[in-house]
Amino acid sequence: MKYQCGIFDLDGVLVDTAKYHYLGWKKLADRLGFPFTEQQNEALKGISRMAALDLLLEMGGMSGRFSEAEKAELAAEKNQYYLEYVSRLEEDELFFGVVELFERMKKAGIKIALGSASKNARLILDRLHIEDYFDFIVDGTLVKKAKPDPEVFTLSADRLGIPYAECVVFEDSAAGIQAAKTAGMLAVGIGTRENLPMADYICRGVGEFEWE
Ligand code: B16
Ligand code: MG
Repeated sequence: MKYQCGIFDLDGVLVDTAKYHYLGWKKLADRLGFPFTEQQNEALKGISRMAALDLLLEMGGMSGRFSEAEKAELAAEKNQYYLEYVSRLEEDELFFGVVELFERMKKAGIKIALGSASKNARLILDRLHIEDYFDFIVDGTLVKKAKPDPEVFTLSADRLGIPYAECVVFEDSAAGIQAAKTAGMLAVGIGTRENLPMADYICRGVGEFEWE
């Protein structure tokens, strides 16, 4: 099988921003007065901001305590913490091998797309100066159905006219791996087999992936 398109998740795959999402949620949990661990954070990866907040409140035993307006404020508070970290993001926080892989794909005529749940994705691409590599960008402002729904990946494939079976998805979240598999795409998990049991392959980073 010759793969024609690579669809990349952003946070935790191209750049080490997944840790800033965790730190943002952790600050909010600290303020609300309950513990929140990195292992608990695995379930928040890849899902939308509001879905992540609901899960966090459930973990802290605070489900149903807040009105929708209060929840919007809590989500905005976490985003503020996150943006403070991201505003200091440096180009060297791009993961090892990303630019080299993009260069090899471009030379081979393989399309590159972004499939991120984040509403802050454009800002991060801009800070890292990698926006021009992408043939199509899907971010949290474009999708109607969040991961694990496959829309975040199928939108790019549809727009680029590439069959789903010829797309490779790179993802660090269980929700994103599930989305890729539902779409019938090859799912490369960035992380551990323990956290991403449904992935077709596991790599520690995209730099390890050998595009044939
Ligand atoms: P924002 P990705 C996802 O980005 C993150 O993994 C997830 O932790 C976050 O809740 C979600 O974006 C929404 O992000 O609050 O910035 O809109 O991994 O899909 O690139
Ligand atoms: Mg991610």
